[in-house]
Amino acid sequence: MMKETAQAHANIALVKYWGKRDEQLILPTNSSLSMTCDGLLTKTTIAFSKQYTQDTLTINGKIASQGDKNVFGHLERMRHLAGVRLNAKIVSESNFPVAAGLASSSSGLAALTLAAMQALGLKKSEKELTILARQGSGSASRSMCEGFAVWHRGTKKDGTDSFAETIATKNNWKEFRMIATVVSEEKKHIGSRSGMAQSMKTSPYFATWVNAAEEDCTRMQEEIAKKDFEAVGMRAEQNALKMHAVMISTNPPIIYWIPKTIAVMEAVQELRAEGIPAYFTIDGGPQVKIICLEKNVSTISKKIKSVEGVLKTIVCKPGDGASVVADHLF
Ligand code: 2P0
Repeated sequence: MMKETAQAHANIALVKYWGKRDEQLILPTNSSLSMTCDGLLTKTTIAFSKQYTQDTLTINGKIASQGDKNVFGHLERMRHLAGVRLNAKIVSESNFPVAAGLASSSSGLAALTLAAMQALGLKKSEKELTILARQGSGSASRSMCEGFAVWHRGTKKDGTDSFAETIATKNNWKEFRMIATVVSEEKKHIGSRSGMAQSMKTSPYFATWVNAAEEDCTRMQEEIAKKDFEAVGMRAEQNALKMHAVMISTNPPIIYWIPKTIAVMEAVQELRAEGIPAYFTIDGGPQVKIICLEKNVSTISKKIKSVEGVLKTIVCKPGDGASVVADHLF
């Protein structure tokens, strides 16, 4: 039996991806920059066998529908590359809530890409794997990479220059932390894929967003190279707010925030007023991620846990890229 397991960590973007120039190949309108988070792990085992009469996918113990086009379409793409026609059994487990704005598709599709390519016997470089993972889910390209990664938007029509790469390893900035603050474990009501397509069509701010995000991505690479924490934190917070301005100005509006989201945002701003460098970022869901340094984690955690409605905080360091592992899930 062709069976392999891979793991990957979710990444949280410091400069966001919101908009596609090609929906089929998943090519973005702007480059993005992220931190791969060691605390948010997905592990996936895949087996191909003639014993299986259909493809199956189990995520955190629940059987997923055959309608999960992201996963099954991506599986078909890889099977086609290998010239294999066997059905697959896929079992995936994450140690955090999925589809709730904690970037589960980034780690999920990255782990699946690596496990499947390994099981199919197709050897690829990391750059090629980021290009392949990108076609499963854009943000998955960044989860292939260790530490801080840039996903280049590229300009080619075929997408061969739209890949992700590490710009700083986890050891380059060991003190950097991201505190994922969970305020709701419900699935998000609008997916990123349809949301970003709608923003492109209807938000009057979309073109401004694309230019601003590209500029943020270039500047932040310089700030990360200098380890200028306050510049990185401030730019990340501003970039997230620019993306949410585009989301909110979409028709119909895409509002991921709930009152508890705003309560955590306010707590972060209070911390900053007290002289503690802490910044927030928010993705396609209500959770708030707090960008800070190791030395301030306990003060920040204490304050955030006292905010009513905070269910859980997960402290993340810059993590490893995707890897093949030996312990299978079935
Ligand atoms: C990001 N998001 O940069 C942004 C911020 C959501 C908000 O990447 O359509 O699940 O599969 O390419 O990768 C979510 O987008 O979307 C995302 P597809 P994906 O992290």
